[in-house]
Amino acid sequence: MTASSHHPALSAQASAESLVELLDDARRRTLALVAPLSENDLGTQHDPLMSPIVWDLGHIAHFEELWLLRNTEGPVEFGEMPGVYNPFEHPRATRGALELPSAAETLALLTRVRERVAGRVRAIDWTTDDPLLRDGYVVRLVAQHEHQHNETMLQTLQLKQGAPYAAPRGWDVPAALPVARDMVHVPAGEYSMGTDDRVWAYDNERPRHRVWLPAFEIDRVPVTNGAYLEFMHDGGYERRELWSGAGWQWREQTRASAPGYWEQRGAHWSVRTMDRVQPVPLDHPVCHVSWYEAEAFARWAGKRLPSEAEWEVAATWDAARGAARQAPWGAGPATPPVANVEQLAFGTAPVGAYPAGTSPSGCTGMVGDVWEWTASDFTGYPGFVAFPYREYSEVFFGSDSRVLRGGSWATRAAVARATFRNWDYPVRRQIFAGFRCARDA
Ligand code: AVJ
Ligand code: FE
Repeated sequence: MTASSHHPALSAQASAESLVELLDDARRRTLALVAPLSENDLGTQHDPLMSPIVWDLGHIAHFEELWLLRNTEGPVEFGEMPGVYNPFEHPRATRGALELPSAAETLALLTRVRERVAGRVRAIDWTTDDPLLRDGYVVRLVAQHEHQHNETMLQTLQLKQGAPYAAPRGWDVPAALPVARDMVHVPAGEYSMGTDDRVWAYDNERPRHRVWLPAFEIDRVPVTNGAYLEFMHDGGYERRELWSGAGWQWREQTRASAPGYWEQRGAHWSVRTMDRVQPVPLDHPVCHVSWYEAEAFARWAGKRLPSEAEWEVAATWDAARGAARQAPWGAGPATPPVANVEQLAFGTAPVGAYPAGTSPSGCTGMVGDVWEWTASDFTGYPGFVAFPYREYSEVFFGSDSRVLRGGSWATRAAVARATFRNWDYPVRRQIFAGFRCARDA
C-alpha cells in the first residue's frame, strides 16, 4: 500500500491547510464531548482505571506542544513530557490525587497551544525527506492521539457512577437488515498483513509482511447479545471447563456473571449506554466483555478466537485480485454509511446493518460497532522499528496484552483503519469491545 492510496497528493500549501483542519476537527469533537460536563465531572477521578477528564485534556495539550512546537525546534524525547502529564510517571490510578489545573485553565491551555501550532503548521515545509514531517506525519500522529483520548474519555464517561453523561447524540444507527449468522470460509494460503504506509500508520502496523495461514472459518457477524445470552443461560459463567485457568481466576475475583453494564430485572436484562437504558438488544454485538469471557464463549461454541492475521485477512483480502484492500469496502475512510464509527451514535447497531461495509470474504461489521478481541499477543511484526517513540508501542510488546481490531462506535474514522492495532490486558472490560469466533476449517 502506498502513501498515495490513502489520500490525494496535495500541494504543500493545500496540505498545510488540510493539516490544520485535521487538528481543528479533532478539537471540535473533544470540545463537543466535554460540553455537557460539569466542573466536578471534569475534575474527578471516576474510576481507578481511568484518568480525571481534565488530565486527558491537559495531556492532549502537552502531547501536542511536545510534538508540534518543541520537536519542530529540535529533537525531543517522549520523557520530556511535563511531570504530571507524563503517563509513565503517574499511573492512571494515582491521577485523581494530582494537583491539576482547573478545567477552565486546561481549556485555555489547549487553545493557547493550538494557536501557536496552527502558525507552525503553516510555516513548515511538509515535503521534506524527514519521515516525521513528510506529508504531515507528525500532525496526523497528534490528531490521532486526540482521537484516541476521545475514546478513552468516553470509556471514563461510561464507567462513571452517579448522574449519567448526557451524551450529545448526533444520529441514530440504521435499522436491522437480514444477515446470515453463519461462518465464512477462507482457504489456506500465503497472505500479507500490516502496511508500509508512512502517512497515517503507527509504527506497530508496519511493515507489511507475508503470513501463511491454514484454511479457517470465521463468523460472518460479531457475536450478538442474543448468542451471548444463550451462553449465559447454558451455564457459561458457572462451567469451569469452559474457562482457562487465568480466565476462571478472573471470573472468581470479579464475580462477573454478565457483560459490563448489564442489569437484571426479574427475567429480563437491560443494558445502559451512557444515559440510555434499554432492554438488551438481541441483534447487536455484545460489548464490554473481557478477553477471558470471549475465550470462554468461544470454547462453549466449539470455536476459538481468530488470530490477528486471520482477522485482517477476513477483513481485507480480496481473493479475486490476490491482494488486500485498504478497507473491507475497498478504499476510503470509515464513515457512518459504511461502518458505525465516529462516536455520535453513542451505541452499537444491529449486526448486518452496514451491508456496504462487507469485506470480500463476506464478513460484516469488521470495522466499527465494537473492537474485536483476537487471540494474539501484542508484539512487533517481523522487522518492526519503533517510530517516532518507543513509548507508544514497543514498551507494551509482550504476552501481557492481547490485540483488538476494527474500532468501535466510539472510534474516530481516521483511527478505524483495517491495519490499526489496539491492545489491552485480557481482564479489561472498559473498552467498547466484543468479538467474533473462528475455527480451523
Ligand atoms: C492504543 C489505546 C492502547 O490509550 O494507552 C494514547 C493510545 N497512546 N496516548 C492507550 C494512546 C498514547 C493507547 N491505546
Ligand atoms: Fe496519550
